Amino acid sequence: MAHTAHAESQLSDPELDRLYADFDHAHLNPLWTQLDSLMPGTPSPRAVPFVWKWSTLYPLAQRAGDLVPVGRGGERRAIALANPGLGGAPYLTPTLWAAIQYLGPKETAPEHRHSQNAFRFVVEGDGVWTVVNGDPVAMRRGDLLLTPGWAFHGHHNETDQPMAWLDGLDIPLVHYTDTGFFEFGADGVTDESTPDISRSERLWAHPGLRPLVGLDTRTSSPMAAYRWEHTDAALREQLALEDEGFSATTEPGHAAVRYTNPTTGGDVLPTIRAEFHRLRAGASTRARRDVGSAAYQVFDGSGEFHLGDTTYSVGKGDLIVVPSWVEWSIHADDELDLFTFSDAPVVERLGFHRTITRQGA
Ligand code: 1HN
Repeated sequence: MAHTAHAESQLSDPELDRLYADFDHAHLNPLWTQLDSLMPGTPSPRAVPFVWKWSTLYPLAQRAGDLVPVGRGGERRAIALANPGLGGAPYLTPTLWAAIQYLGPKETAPEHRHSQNAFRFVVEGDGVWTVVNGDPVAMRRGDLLLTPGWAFHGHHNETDQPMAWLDGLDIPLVHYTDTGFFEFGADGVTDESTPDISRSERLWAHPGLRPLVGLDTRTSSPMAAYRWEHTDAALREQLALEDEGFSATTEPGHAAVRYTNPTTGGDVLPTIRAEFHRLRAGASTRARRDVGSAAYQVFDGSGEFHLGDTTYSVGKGDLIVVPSWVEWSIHADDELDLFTFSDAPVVERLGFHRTITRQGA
Protein backbone atom coordinates (compact mmCIF):
# COMPACT_ATOMS: atom_id res chain seq x y z
CA MET A 1 0.00 0.00 0.00
CA ALA A 2 2.70 2.45 1.01
CA HIS A 3 4.63 1.35 -2.10
CA THR A 4 1.63 2.08 -4.36
CA ALA A 5 1.14 5.52 -2.84
CA HIS A 6 4.84 6.26 -3.25
CA ALA A 7 4.82 5.17 -6.91
CA GLU A 8 1.75 7.31 -7.60
CA SER A 9 3.23 10.39 -5.99
CA GLN A 10 6.40 10.04 -8.08
CA LEU A 11 4.34 10.36 -11.25
CA SER A 12 3.26 13.84 -10.05
CA ASP A 13 0.03 13.51 -11.96
CA PRO A 14 -1.69 16.94 -11.86
CA GLU A 15 -5.05 15.26 -11.30
CA LEU A 16 -3.64 13.40 -8.32
CA ASP A 17 -2.14 16.62 -6.94
CA ARG A 18 -5.58 18.18 -7.22
CA LEU A 19 -7.13 15.23 -5.43
CA TYR A 20 -4.73 15.63 -2.47
CA ALA A 21 -5.32 19.40 -2.41
CA ASP A 22 -9.08 18.82 -2.40
CA PHE A 23 -8.72 16.26 0.43
CA ASP A 24 -6.88 18.92 2.36
CA HIS A 25 -9.52 21.53 1.66
CA ALA A 26 -12.33 19.23 2.77
CA HIS A 27 -10.46 18.29 5.98
CA LEU A 28 -9.91 14.74 4.81
CA ASN A 29 -6.82 12.64 5.20
CA PRO A 30 -5.96 9.57 3.07
CA LEU A 31 -4.82 6.58 5.13
CA TRP A 32 -2.45 5.21 2.48
CA THR A 33 0.04 8.04 2.94
CA GLN A 34 0.15 7.61 6.71
CA LEU A 35 -0.20 3.98 7.64
CA ASP A 36 3.36 3.67 8.93
CA SER A 37 3.02 6.51 11.43
CA LEU A 38 -0.58 5.74 12.40
CA MET A 39 0.11 2.06 12.97
CA PRO A 40 3.78 1.30 13.57
CA GLY A 41 4.60 -2.40 13.91
CA THR A 42 5.43 -1.89 17.59
CA PRO A 43 4.86 1.11 19.87
CA SER A 44 7.14 3.96 18.82
CA PRO A 45 6.86 6.46 21.68
CA ARG A 46 7.61 10.15 21.32
CA ALA A 47 8.49 10.17 25.03
CA VAL A 48 12.18 9.33 25.51
CA PRO A 49 14.06 7.59 28.33
CA PHE A 50 15.36 10.28 30.65
CA VAL A 51 16.76 10.80 34.16
CA TRP A 52 16.32 13.86 36.38
CA LYS A 53 18.91 14.01 39.17
CA TRP A 54 17.71 14.95 42.65
CA SER A 55 20.79 17.18 42.82
CA THR A 56 19.24 19.20 39.96
CA LEU A 57 15.62 19.07 41.10
CA TYR A 58 15.99 19.99 44.76
CA PRO A 59 18.12 23.17 44.48
CA LEU A 60 15.84 24.51 41.72
CA ALA A 61 12.77 23.83 43.89
CA GLN A 62 14.56 25.57 46.76
CA ARG A 63 15.19 28.64 44.59
CA ALA A 64 11.51 28.68 43.58
CA GLY A 65 10.73 28.55 47.31
CA ASP A 66 12.80 31.66 47.88
CA LEU A 67 11.40 33.61 44.93
CA VAL A 68 7.85 32.43 44.22
CA PRO A 69 4.98 32.62 46.74
CA VAL A 70 2.43 29.83 46.98
CA GLY A 71 -1.28 30.65 47.18
CA ARG A 72 -4.64 31.06 45.52
CA GLY A 73 -4.51 31.07 41.74
CA GLY A 74 -1.17 29.34 41.21
CA GLU A 75 -2.26 26.86 43.93
CA ARG A 76 0.95 24.81 44.14
CA ARG A 77 4.71 25.39 43.96
CA ALA A 78 5.05 22.29 41.77
CA ILE A 79 7.65 22.06 39.01
CA ALA A 80 6.74 19.54 36.34
CA LEU A 81 9.21 17.10 34.76
CA ALA A 82 8.88 17.71 31.02
CA ASN A 83 9.89 14.71 28.92
CA PRO A 84 12.30 16.02 26.23
CA GLY A 85 10.46 13.99 23.56
CA LEU A 86 7.09 15.61 24.20
CA GLY A 87 7.71 19.01 22.64
CA GLY A 88 7.94 21.09 25.81
CA ALA A 89 4.60 19.95 27.30
CA PRO A 90 4.78 19.49 31.09
CA TYR A 91 4.28 15.75 30.65
CA LEU A 92 6.45 12.93 31.98
CA THR A 93 4.84 10.49 29.54
CA PRO A 94 1.73 10.59 27.29
CA THR A 95 -0.41 9.68 30.34
CA LEU A 96 1.52 10.79 33.43
CA TRP A 97 2.47 14.11 35.00
CA ALA A 98 5.10 14.36 37.73
CA ALA A 99 6.54 17.25 39.66
CA ILE A 100 8.69 18.16 42.57
CA GLN A 101 6.59 20.23 44.97
CA TYR A 102 8.14 22.49 47.62
CA LEU A 103 6.43 23.99 50.66
CA GLY A 104 8.40 26.40 52.86
CA PRO A 105 8.24 26.76 56.66
CA LYS A 106 4.67 27.50 57.88
CA GLU A 107 3.35 27.78 54.31
CA THR A 108 -0.10 26.60 53.21
CA ALA A 109 -1.23 25.46 49.76
CA PRO A 110 -4.98 26.17 49.64
CA GLU A 111 -7.72 23.57 49.19
CA HIS A 112 -9.18 22.70 45.81
CA ARG A 113 -10.37 19.67 43.92
CA HIS A 114 -10.10 18.31 40.41
CA SER A 115 -11.03 15.23 38.38
CA GLN A 116 -7.36 14.31 38.03
CA ASN A 117 -6.13 11.60 40.41
CA ALA A 118 -2.99 12.35 42.39
CA PHE A 119 -0.45 10.76 44.69
CA ARG A 120 2.51 12.09 46.62
CA PHE A 121 5.63 10.15 47.53
CA VAL A 122 8.13 11.43 50.09
CA VAL A 123 11.88 10.79 49.59
CA GLU A 124 12.97 13.02 52.44
CA GLY A 125 11.62 15.24 55.18
CA ASP A 126 8.38 15.51 57.12
CA GLY A 127 6.25 18.13 58.82
CA VAL A 128 3.61 18.69 56.11
CA TRP A 129 0.03 17.52 56.52
CA THR A 130 -2.08 17.05 53.41
CA VAL A 131 -5.76 17.53 54.26
CA VAL A 132 -7.84 15.22 52.04
CA ASN A 133 -11.61 15.76 52.23
CA GLY A 134 -11.08 17.30 55.66
CA ASP A 135 -8.87 14.46 56.96
CA PRO A 136 -5.36 15.63 57.97
CA VAL A 137 -2.71 13.15 56.72
CA ALA A 138 0.89 13.40 57.94
CA MET A 139 3.52 13.16 55.19
CA ARG A 140 6.76 11.45 56.19
CA ARG A 141 9.77 9.85 54.46
CA GLY A 142 8.80 6.72 52.55
CA ASP A 143 5.05 7.29 52.71
CA LEU A 144 2.69 7.13 49.72
CA LEU A 145 -0.22 9.56 50.07
CA LEU A 146 -3.33 9.46 47.86
CA THR A 147 -5.59 12.23 46.61
CA PRO A 148 -8.26 10.49 44.49
CA GLY A 149 -10.03 12.53 41.79
CA TRP A 150 -12.54 15.11 43.07
CA ALA A 151 -11.32 14.95 46.69
CA PHE A 152 -10.73 18.37 48.22
CA HIS A 153 -7.10 18.75 49.28
CA GLY A 154 -4.66 21.34 50.60
CA HIS A 155 -1.27 21.09 52.31
CA HIS A 156 0.26 22.91 55.24
CA ASN A 157 3.76 22.91 56.64
CA GLU A 158 3.74 23.02 60.44
CA THR A 159 7.50 23.25 60.85
CA ASP A 160 10.37 25.72 60.48
CA GLN A 161 11.87 23.55 57.74
CA PRO A 162 10.90 23.38 54.07
CA MET A 163 9.66 20.08 52.68
CA ALA A 164 9.72 18.72 49.12
CA TRP A 165 8.06 15.66 47.64
CA LEU A 166 7.13 13.96 44.36
CA ASP A 167 3.64 14.54 42.94
CA GLY A 168 2.17 12.20 40.32
CA LEU A 169 -1.08 12.87 38.46
CA ASP A 170 -2.96 11.62 35.38
CA ILE A 171 -3.10 15.16 33.92
CA PRO A 172 -2.09 14.26 30.31
CA LEU A 173 -4.72 11.50 30.08
CA VAL A 174 -7.45 13.79 31.43
CA HIS A 175 -6.34 16.57 29.09
CA TYR A 176 -6.33 14.32 26.03
CA THR A 177 -9.78 12.94 26.79
CA ASP A 178 -11.30 16.35 27.70
CA THR A 179 -12.66 14.96 30.95
CA GLY A 180 -11.36 17.36 33.61
CA PHE A 181 -13.21 19.60 36.10
CA PHE A 182 -11.63 21.89 38.71
CA GLU A 183 -13.00 23.86 41.70
CA PHE A 184 -11.45 26.09 44.34
CA GLY A 185 -12.08 25.22 47.97
CA ALA A 186 -11.23 26.95 51.26
CA ASP A 187 -8.44 29.55 51.16
CA GLY A 188 -6.42 27.63 53.75
CA VAL A 189 -7.01 24.07 54.94
CA THR A 190 -10.27 23.11 56.67
CA ASP A 191 -8.61 21.18 59.51
CA GLU A 192 -5.28 22.42 60.86
CA SER A 193 -4.85 19.65 63.42
CA THR A 194 -1.73 17.47 63.15
CA PRO A 195 -2.57 13.88 64.11
CA ASP A 196 0.08 11.17 63.60
CA ILE A 197 -2.50 8.95 61.91
CA SER A 198 -5.34 10.05 59.64
CA ARG A 199 -8.95 9.02 60.17
CA SER A 200 -8.80 7.03 56.92
CA GLU A 201 -5.95 4.92 58.33
CA ARG A 202 -7.70 4.43 61.65
CA LEU A 203 -10.63 3.01 59.68
CA TRP A 204 -8.83 1.13 56.90
CA ALA A 205 -5.15 0.41 57.69
CA HIS A 206 -5.40 -2.88 59.56
CA PRO A 207 -3.91 -5.82 57.61
CA GLY A 208 -6.55 -8.06 56.06
CA LEU A 209 -9.43 -6.35 57.85
CA ARG A 210 -11.99 -4.07 56.28
CA PRO A 211 -14.66 -2.15 58.18
CA LEU A 212 -18.23 -3.34 57.64
CA VAL A 213 -19.31 0.26 57.04
CA GLY A 214 -17.23 0.15 53.83
CA LEU A 215 -18.33 -2.95 51.92
CA ASP A 216 -19.01 -1.06 48.70
CA THR A 217 -16.37 -1.10 45.98
CA ARG A 218 -14.45 2.17 45.55
CA THR A 219 -12.86 3.39 42.34
CA SER A 220 -9.88 4.67 44.35
CA SER A 221 -8.43 3.36 47.58
CA PRO A 222 -10.06 4.81 50.72
CA MET A 223 -6.63 4.71 52.43
CA ALA A 224 -5.08 8.18 52.31
CA ALA A 225 -1.64 6.95 53.39
CA TYR A 226 0.56 3.87 52.94
CA ARG A 227 3.23 4.10 55.62
CA TRP A 228 6.91 3.35 55.15
CA GLU A 229 7.10 1.06 58.16
CA HIS A 230 4.64 -1.36 56.47
CA THR A 231 6.28 -1.15 53.03
CA ASP A 232 9.73 -1.68 54.53
CA ALA A 233 8.60 -4.64 56.67
CA ALA A 234 6.91 -6.34 53.70
CA LEU A 235 10.06 -6.09 51.58
CA ARG A 236 12.35 -7.12 54.41
CA GLU A 237 10.24 -10.25 55.03
CA GLN A 238 10.28 -11.22 51.33
CA LEU A 239 14.08 -11.17 51.33
CA ALA A 240 14.25 -12.98 54.68
CA LEU A 241 11.92 -15.70 53.34
CA GLU A 242 14.08 -15.99 50.22
CA ASP A 243 17.11 -16.46 52.51
CA GLU A 244 15.22 -19.23 54.29
CA GLY A 245 14.62 -21.03 50.99
CA PHE A 246 10.96 -20.08 50.46
CA SER A 247 9.58 -18.63 47.25
CA ALA A 248 8.79 -15.00 48.05
CA THR A 249 10.51 -12.80 45.47
CA THR A 250 9.65 -12.10 41.82
CA GLU A 251 13.20 -12.99 40.73
CA PRO A 252 16.38 -13.67 42.74
CA GLY A 253 17.20 -10.80 45.11
CA HIS A 254 14.21 -8.74 43.95
CA ALA A 255 11.46 -8.05 46.48
CA ALA A 256 8.40 -6.08 45.36
CA VAL A 257 5.00 -4.92 46.59
CA ARG A 258 2.08 -3.22 44.91
CA TYR A 259 0.02 -0.65 46.82
CA THR A 260 -3.62 -1.77 46.62
CA ASN A 261 -7.16 -0.57 47.07
CA PRO A 262 -8.54 -2.71 49.94
CA THR A 263 -12.08 -2.64 48.48
CA THR A 264 -11.01 -4.29 45.21
CA GLY A 265 -7.52 -5.72 45.66
CA GLY A 266 -6.66 -3.73 42.53
CA ASP A 267 -4.66 -0.57 41.96
CA VAL A 268 -4.85 2.39 44.36
CA LEU A 269 -6.09 4.80 41.67
CA PRO A 270 -8.09 4.06 38.51
CA THR A 271 -5.37 5.50 36.26
CA ILE A 272 -2.13 5.02 38.20
CA ARG A 273 -0.35 1.94 39.58
CA ALA A 274 2.15 2.38 42.41
CA GLU A 275 4.71 -0.17 43.63
CA PHE A 276 7.86 -0.38 45.71
CA HIS A 277 10.83 -2.57 44.72
CA ARG A 278 13.94 -3.58 46.64
CA LEU A 279 16.98 -5.16 44.96
CA ARG A 280 19.73 -6.78 46.99
CA ALA A 281 23.23 -5.38 46.46
CA GLY A 282 24.54 -6.90 43.22
CA ALA A 283 21.11 -8.08 41.99
CA SER A 284 19.76 -7.33 38.49
CA THR A 285 16.32 -7.51 36.94
CA ARG A 286 15.79 -9.43 33.70
CA ALA A 287 15.65 -7.12 30.68
CA ARG A 288 12.07 -6.59 29.49
CA ARG A 289 9.69 -4.40 27.53
CA ASP A 290 6.20 -3.38 28.63
CA VAL A 291 3.34 -1.61 26.91
CA GLY A 292 2.58 1.60 28.79
CA SER A 293 4.82 4.10 30.51
CA ALA A 294 6.39 4.08 33.97
CA ALA A 295 8.69 6.11 36.18
CA TYR A 296 10.96 5.23 39.10
CA GLN A 297 12.26 7.31 41.95
CA VAL A 298 15.29 6.07 43.86
CA PHE A 299 14.37 6.06 47.54
CA ASP A 300 17.69 4.76 48.77
CA GLY A 301 20.88 3.16 47.49
CA SER A 302 22.48 3.36 44.09
CA GLY A 303 22.62 1.41 40.85
CA GLU A 304 22.17 1.52 37.10
CA PHE A 305 19.15 1.76 34.83
CA HIS A 306 19.63 0.33 31.35
CA LEU A 307 17.11 2.02 29.03
CA GLY A 308 17.39 1.09 25.36
CA ASP A 309 21.09 1.40 24.53
CA THR A 310 21.97 3.76 27.36
CA THR A 311 23.07 3.12 30.95
CA TYR A 312 22.28 5.71 33.62
CA SER A 313 23.88 5.70 37.09
CA VAL A 314 21.30 6.68 39.68
CA GLY A 315 21.19 7.54 43.36
CA LYS A 316 18.82 8.82 46.01
CA GLY A 317 15.98 11.01 44.73
CA ASP A 318 16.74 10.56 41.03
CA LEU A 319 13.69 10.19 38.80
CA ILE A 320 13.84 7.80 35.82
CA VAL A 321 11.25 7.60 33.03
CA VAL A 322 10.66 4.37 31.07
CA PRO A 323 8.56 4.97 27.93
CA SER A 324 6.36 2.28 26.39
CA TRP A 325 8.15 -0.71 24.84
CA VAL A 326 11.66 0.53 25.59
CA GLU A 327 13.84 -2.35 26.79
CA TRP A 328 14.83 -1.77 30.41
CA SER A 329 16.60 -3.46 33.29
CA ILE A 330 17.96 -2.40 36.64
CA HIS A 331 21.17 -3.30 38.47
CA ALA A 332 21.75 -2.60 42.17
CA ASP A 333 25.22 -1.53 43.28
CA ASP A 334 24.29 -1.47 46.95
CA GLU A 335 20.81 -2.35 48.23
CA LEU A 336 18.48 -0.37 45.98
CA ASP A 337 15.05 0.86 47.08
CA LEU A 338 12.77 2.12 44.32
CA PHE A 339 9.33 3.68 44.28
CA THR A 340 7.59 3.27 40.92
CA PHE A 341 4.36 4.37 39.27
CA SER A 342 2.82 3.71 35.86
CA ASP A 343 -0.29 3.91 33.70
CA ALA A 344 -0.72 0.12 33.87
CA PRO A 345 -4.34 0.25 35.17
CA VAL A 346 -5.39 2.10 31.99
CA VAL A 347 -3.35 -0.10 29.66
CA GLU A 348 -4.64 -3.30 31.28
CA ARG A 349 -8.28 -2.20 31.46
CA LEU A 350 -8.22 -1.39 27.75
CA GLY A 351 -6.68 -4.76 26.92
CA PHE A 352 -3.48 -3.24 25.46
CA HIS A 353 -0.97 -4.81 27.82
CA ARG A 354 1.92 -6.88 26.48
CA THR A 355 5.28 -7.68 27.96
CA ILE A 356 8.39 -9.44 26.70
CA THR A 357 11.18 -10.67 28.96
CA ARG A 358 14.53 -11.27 27.33
CA GLN A 359 15.55 -14.84 28.10
CA GLY A 360 18.97 -15.40 29.59
CA ALA A 361 19.42 -11.70 30.26
C1 1HN B 1 -2.34 19.82 42.49
O1 1HN B 1 -3.51 20.05 43.05
C2 1HN B 1 -1.27 19.38 43.27
O2 1HN B 1 -2.53 19.20 45.22
C3 1HN B 1 -0.06 19.11 42.66
O3 1HN B 1 -0.43 19.17 45.42
C4 1HN B 1 0.11 19.29 41.31
C5 1HN B 1 -0.77 20.03 39.18
C6 1HN B 1 -1.77 20.54 38.42
C7 1HN B 1 -2.99 20.82 38.98
C8 1HN B 1 -3.20 20.57 40.31
C9 1HN B 1 -1.42 19.22 44.73
C10 1HN B 1 -0.94 19.79 40.53
C11 1HN B 1 -2.17 20.05 41.11
